[in-house]
Amino acid sequence: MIESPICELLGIEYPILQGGMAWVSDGRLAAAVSNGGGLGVISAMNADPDYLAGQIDVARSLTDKPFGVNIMLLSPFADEVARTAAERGVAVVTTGAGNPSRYMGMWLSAGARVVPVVASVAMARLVERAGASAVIAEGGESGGHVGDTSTLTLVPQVCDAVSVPVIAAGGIADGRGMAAAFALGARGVQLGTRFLAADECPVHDNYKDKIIKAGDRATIVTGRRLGHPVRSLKTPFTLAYSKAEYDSGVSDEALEELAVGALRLAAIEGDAERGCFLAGQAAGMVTRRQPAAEIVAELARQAGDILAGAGKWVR
Ligand code: TUI
Repeated sequence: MIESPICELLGIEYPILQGGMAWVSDGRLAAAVSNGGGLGVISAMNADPDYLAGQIDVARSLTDKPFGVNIMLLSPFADEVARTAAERGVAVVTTGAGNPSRYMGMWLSAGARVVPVVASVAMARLVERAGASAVIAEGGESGGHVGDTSTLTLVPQVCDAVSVPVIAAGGIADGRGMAAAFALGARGVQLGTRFLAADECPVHDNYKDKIIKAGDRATIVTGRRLGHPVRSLKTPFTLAYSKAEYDSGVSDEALEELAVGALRLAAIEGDAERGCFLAGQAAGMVTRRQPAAEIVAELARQAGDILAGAGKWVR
């Protein structure tokens, strides 16, 4: 069994977090992960505070265990959903796609543990000073909004820079990745892509099938021109988008327009032509659907076995 300060800090059995994914991480998925002994996380995505409050109610109706809420800082409702998370007394707040400092005092006063996702050493230092209980160091292998630095290089550098525990994310889909993350100094892991294929995950079947069929070169990063690089599966949509991105005849506004609604089309409609199926490079390692709790248990067991057996390489 894996021992980690993250378990006590977040009140969970295994140091495994489920990423807060827009159009994916709802109250039901979060409750399933938490019931399995990990930390489920509801995504507040770009939705209004009523949506978030409703999903918190769903999760509370399905589990007595702690769960988290992810605040995506680029959301037009960021201020409001940040307040909702505090008012509803969620146990853990994770953040993404920006600097959460302006909300940290409010969350900490409400008794939440704040665990920001960072893609750089500088942001890790900054959020630690602002009161973060831990940080999630997310490498560029991950799905969705990505930084430039890989997990293998980011995690040890963040571990050296901060004293709070570090949770690794990006490219981890099984116990091997989890064991590797611990070897790098991480004390927990966050997975997104693997949970896309969870039975309790609400995305369209086409999305799950695409993740399961994906190989090692299945993803692409688009959106660099507008300053928000995003990793997703290669599809007709991403092909058209990346062509437009390198075409100086296409305006930034037209480019922005092209992406509107594409996440919803993927997750809800399963639209293979026009949808944007966010996924990390670990999609190539996801081979089947299974209950979320089984994913959590399998990861913890595999990582424990690998770490317990690692002495055989040492003389
Ligand atoms: O946030 C994510 N993944 C996401 S957010 C998202 S929604 C979106 N849609 C369109 C464009 C952009 C986003 C889809 N996937 N992961 C966590 C994460 N946070 N990765 C990288 C960062 C990050 C980036 C910059 C954290 C802090 C940061 O600071 C920037 C600054 O200096 O303010």
